[in-house]
Amino acid sequence: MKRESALNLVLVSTPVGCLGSGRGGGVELTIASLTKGLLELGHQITLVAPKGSVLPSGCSGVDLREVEGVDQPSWQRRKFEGPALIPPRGVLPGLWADALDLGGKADAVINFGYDWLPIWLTKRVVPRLFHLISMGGVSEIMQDLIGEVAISAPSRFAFHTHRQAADFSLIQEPIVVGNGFDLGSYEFQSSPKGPLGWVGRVSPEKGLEDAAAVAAALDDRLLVWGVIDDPAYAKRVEESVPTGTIEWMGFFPTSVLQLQLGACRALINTPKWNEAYGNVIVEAMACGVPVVAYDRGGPGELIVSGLTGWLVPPNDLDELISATTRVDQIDRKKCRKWAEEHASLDIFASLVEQWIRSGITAEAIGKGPEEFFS
Ligand code: HBI
Repeated sequence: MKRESALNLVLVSTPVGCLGSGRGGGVELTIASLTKGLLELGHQITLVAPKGSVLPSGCSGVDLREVEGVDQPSWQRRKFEGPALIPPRGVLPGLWADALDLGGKADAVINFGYDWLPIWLTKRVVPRLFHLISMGGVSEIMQDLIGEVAISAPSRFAFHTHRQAADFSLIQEPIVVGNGFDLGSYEFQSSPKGPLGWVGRVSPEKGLEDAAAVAAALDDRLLVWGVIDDPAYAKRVEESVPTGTIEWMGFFPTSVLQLQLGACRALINTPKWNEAYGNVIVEAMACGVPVVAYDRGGPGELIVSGLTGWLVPPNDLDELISATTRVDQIDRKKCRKWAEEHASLDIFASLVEQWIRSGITAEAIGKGPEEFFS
């Protein structure tokens, strides 16, 4: 089969934290995986990101363009019906000045930021802007804008899961690309007797208090990895359980996190919002760790209840506790196998390549993405 031509792609990072800081949340991991995967597929990558961004090993072929500026205020701190803001000396306008300059000479620009400006630009500039939407519906103005632009440019949007996409009023089947991980960086561990674990940005929408309650109910400890996004919330959670229940492990690069996380007997995942995907779930499964989670958002699409973990009704603490006592029924090898079959870096990169190619072709001949993207 004729090898399709390599694409010249510009990737634009989130304007919340530089790559490697952990402040960008799951998007940082997504960008690192996708950059590596697209390079391996032979594409040319330029990455536009806030100053101080660093890329993991294996991305040496990338042209990294760093941009100075102040972080966008994170949507998690904003009211749903609030305005879209750009702070003085903001990094967002700088990211997009570079992206549009570079995009003029590229096949496509892929945006990972969940912000108003790049999406508003989509139909008003020549470079083809594609948006991998990283969250569910957390802002009215963003949902309105995405819904409006997607009416005439549906192929420009992709989502991580169907449940995430369901937050947006789309007139066509959403393009769902999942997510991808460099599974070679995760080692399988077979020990079923370890501690309980929780991973994520420590912030109210992640529901840490419920996982802490499970550990307390089982008279056990909960090891917590992640950036303390909201210190007051972290303190409230810690005070809601007996002293010593929570062990704050901190934020580590993948190589260290996976070694410690892999020793857990279970990961507890307790989203209070429509989690777009749930990276930490795949990271745990990649190490053989079963996941006990609320059947809410992305996690409900990633966990096969009874095979790779247990799904319980959202906010049902009793079910969460009882499910945690049943993780020994899960074959840890099945967790690793699921990650290899559904969330490897090369599967993700080829789905994204297919999304971009179909978007470019669709516009060339005026077709919708449904013909290309089964
Ligand atoms: N807020 N304004 C803004 N822009 C983003 O790109 C953004 C955010 N909050 C969180 C976030 N991105 C990432 O943590 C997502 O992975 C959720």
